[in-house]
Amino acid sequence: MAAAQDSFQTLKTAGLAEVDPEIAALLGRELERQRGQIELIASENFTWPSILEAIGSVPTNKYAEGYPGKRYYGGCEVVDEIERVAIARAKELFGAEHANVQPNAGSATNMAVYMAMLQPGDPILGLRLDHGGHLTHGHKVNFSGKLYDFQHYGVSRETMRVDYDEVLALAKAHRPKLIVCGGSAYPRLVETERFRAIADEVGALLLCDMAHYSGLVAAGVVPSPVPHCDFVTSTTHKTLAGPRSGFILCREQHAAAVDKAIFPGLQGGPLMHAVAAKAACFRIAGSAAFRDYATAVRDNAQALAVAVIESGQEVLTGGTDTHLVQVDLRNSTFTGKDAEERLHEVHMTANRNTVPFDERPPTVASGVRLGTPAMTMRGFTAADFAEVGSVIGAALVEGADLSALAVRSSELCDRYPLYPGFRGWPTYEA
Ligand code: DSN
Repeated sequence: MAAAQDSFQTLKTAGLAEVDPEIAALLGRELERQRGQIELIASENFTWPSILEAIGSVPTNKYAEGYPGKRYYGGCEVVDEIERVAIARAKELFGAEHANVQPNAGSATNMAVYMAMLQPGDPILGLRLDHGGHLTHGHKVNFSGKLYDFQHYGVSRETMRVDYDEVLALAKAHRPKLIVCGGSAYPRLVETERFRAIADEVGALLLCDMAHYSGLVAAGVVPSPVPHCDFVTSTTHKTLAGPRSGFILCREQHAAAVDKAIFPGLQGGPLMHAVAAKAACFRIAGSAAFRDYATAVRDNAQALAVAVIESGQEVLTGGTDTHLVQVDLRNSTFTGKDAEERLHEVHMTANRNTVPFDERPPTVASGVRLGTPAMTMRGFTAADFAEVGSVIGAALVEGADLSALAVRSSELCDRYPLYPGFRGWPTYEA
């Protein structure tokens, strides 16, 4: 009994390394993995230390079903303030009439909009996944494709950009109640005014999923979808550089329906520590420092695209307006899977991705998607991304000396330490 008491007392103040050395060691290894490679996954970022603190904070202990001032639990007076601050900051940052900051993830944001406005079986029009869309934009294996009657538009074979004439023709034929724009692998601007005109012509609502580029929107680096859309959904952990989470912006007339769809429709108790972290993320995203960061993300992606092309590879659309570059390997003997594996060997992390009109299956794919948010956060400049592009090109040549290329990657990583002095998680000071 005494030993159990001691153990209980110890647990109340002990840090993770003491309580669970196995998981602590794995977290340490993950930190070293992140430090030791060039992170090019377009949807990933290295969030701020302040956000890691907030996401590891005490509201994780609090139930708060409902909304500020209308909770189903006592003791919500502080988390009410946290959520009100997060909502106010989201609305100000993006110029939105209403914000719901409770979604736990990007998928929940899109699901909530569909649930708020549609009935199962209703027609929706969205971008094909293999042309740059997202699973939640109606893919047949996803809830969205199973519950709703999705039709898809794609990009033009000539330009690899959205074909707005096709969108209009499909909208006239399919009569969607909702049109979804945005996606997860589209390197060019999403022209929401053009989608608005099409939606108005067929009497549809318009949703923009800006999860990938919301940081660029916050910084004014790309045009905002907010003025043209009924709903805008996003995650907070990609270009926005915040915690792993989501949020929804909408017009005031849809506020009650969206809030009801999130709670009680889809989620129970909101993750209030994540809401606190989102509030901090929105504050940072409104700063001049963040505007400089987001501008560098876009400029670095353009430098990376140029370098990849100069190294002899093809890039979809010939470049990018955003944070992502799609390397097109349809004419290469290397597949997307090969490229992902070879990049891993040269200490770069990226993901294979289908490209439009891909003849290879998604598990193999003919593309590799690259993004600049994470390494720009680490401090990489356009010149560094030119070096990254040159290493990528060299790695995709038969007989390349991958070990020598890995040294070039390591030299770049060493110049820009990640989380110096940090061991991977916030420390409890007894
Ligand atoms: N899985 C994310 C991405 O990589 O783009 C989108 O949800």
